[in-house]
Amino acid sequence: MHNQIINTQPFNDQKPGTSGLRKKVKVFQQAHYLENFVQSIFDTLHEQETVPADATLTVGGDGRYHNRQAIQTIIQMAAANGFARVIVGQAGILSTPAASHIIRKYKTFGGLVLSASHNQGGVNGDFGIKYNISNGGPAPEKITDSIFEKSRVIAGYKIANLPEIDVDRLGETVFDDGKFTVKVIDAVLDYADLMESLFDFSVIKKLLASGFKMQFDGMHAVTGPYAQEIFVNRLGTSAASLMNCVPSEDFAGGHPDPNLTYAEDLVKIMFAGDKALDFGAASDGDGDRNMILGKNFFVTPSDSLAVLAANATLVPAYKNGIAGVARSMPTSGAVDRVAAKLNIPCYETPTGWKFFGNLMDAGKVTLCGEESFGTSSNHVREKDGLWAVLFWLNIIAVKNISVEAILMAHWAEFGRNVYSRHDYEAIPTEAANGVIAHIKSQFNSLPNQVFGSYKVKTCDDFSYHDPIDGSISNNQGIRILFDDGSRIVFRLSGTGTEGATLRIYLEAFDPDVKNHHLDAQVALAEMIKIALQISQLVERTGRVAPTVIT
Ligand code: VG1
Ligand code: CO
Repeated sequence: MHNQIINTQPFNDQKPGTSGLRKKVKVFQQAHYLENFVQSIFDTLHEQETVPADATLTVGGDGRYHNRQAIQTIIQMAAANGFARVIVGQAGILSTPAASHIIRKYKTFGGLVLSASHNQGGVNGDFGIKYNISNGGPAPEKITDSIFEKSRVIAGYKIANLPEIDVDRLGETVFDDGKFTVKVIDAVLDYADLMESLFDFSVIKKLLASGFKMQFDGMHAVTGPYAQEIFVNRLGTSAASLMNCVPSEDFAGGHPDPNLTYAEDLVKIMFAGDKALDFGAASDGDGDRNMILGKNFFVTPSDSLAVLAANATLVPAYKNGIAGVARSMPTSGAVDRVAAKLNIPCYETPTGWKFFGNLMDAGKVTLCGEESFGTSSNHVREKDGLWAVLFWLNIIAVKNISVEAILMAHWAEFGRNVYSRHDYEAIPTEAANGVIAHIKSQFNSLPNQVFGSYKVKTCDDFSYHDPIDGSISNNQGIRILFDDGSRIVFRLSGTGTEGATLRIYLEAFDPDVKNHHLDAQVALAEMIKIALQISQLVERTGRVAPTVIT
């Protein structure tokens, strides 16, 4: 094994976003692009921490196009940068929650997760990479900020001249008398064992054998093999209850985002009137998101988090109760109401899973979630799609009522936080920045203004003070809060790779059971108009309708 230093020039666009660095595959294919970023990560680690001589790095990705090449490069760079060992998922694949679990279970120093999650894949699609720390969670801003700084001044990277590793074959390859080892593992069993330790598989098995019909959509992405092992091999469903469960490098040309727009095959099955099945679920490109559907019924992710929190004690892992909950700022306040009733703390963090890690490590929260189809608990430090699906099945199996009935009972008890998110994707960056600037310019005049039946109470740009490490994160999204507890949030996405994506989050609280059957778009119609009026979005971007409504 011979280490080399290769000279390089910095790129100026390697700033990690909400979840690592995401760019077009073509950008990542430029000479030295991936290498510069990976070296900036390793340099940051050596500067901020003591990397022990026996340090292990976990490596795996969602299997998208460019994953295999990137993994070979990363292994060679890990060898030259002081790692003694690399654990890599078979075929280079690890779902994001499985990667988090592997880092924790095998106590590895950290991990590189190769994913652009729900973004499209393929040669013209997106690629991504992020670093996770030893707790299994995404690196905090202290690390991602430093990675960016280093990437701007990098002059060289270290790489070893290793032969290509056969990542399809399980087992170990040892170099230089054990100085460096690569171990290829099958993480599916590790992950399935973890799930089996959390949930009551026997009660779920009974439910699935009782004529209860479910459908899981893997969206041609990473969760297929995990779903096969859990639902078919361990829980005894028929293979027909899985769809799109063979992972493909370009997600069969699809958009692996489990929402009502992109999971359209599943949505058709679940909204087929009398013919609809009892339960439907889907997960995204890297397996950390989930969509939950009942018979002709959609559960918003914000409500899903609230329902899981309210029913947590029905699940073996949480039978003694949960310590606290956390949600990202744009996520609805539905879970806040559950926390209040349970008399446990509820934390509000910025968008992105990296902000939950400190709270979970400190034992302050057990469950957390985001409106963007992400929910999880302290069993890992990432959001976890299949975990959420199993949690729902466990609750349904114990309660023995439909998804819709669970929601109706929940809203009757806690009231309903009617909620929707409108995304305007790939708008010119200048126009998007103009919209944000225009809203901010009204910060002084908006309070006390009346819009139809709503009166503005306050508005601000959300800042988070991490209660554990004291760090401060500013500019995390604009909030317009109304007198009656309703709110509109505007935020620019940090995961897109084309122009800017503007997200509008709308929320209104309705305690009245008579309205609980209403479609969210109908119930929120007035607020949607107000959001467009305040933002001048149509005038400034020319867009007359959102790209995606969830
Ligand atoms: C989006 C979601 C955010 C999520 C992030 C990563 O970020 O809104 O809640 O944590 O994606 O999820 P943004 O900045 O585009 O709004 V994933 O499944 O892409 O890792
Ligand atoms: Co994802």
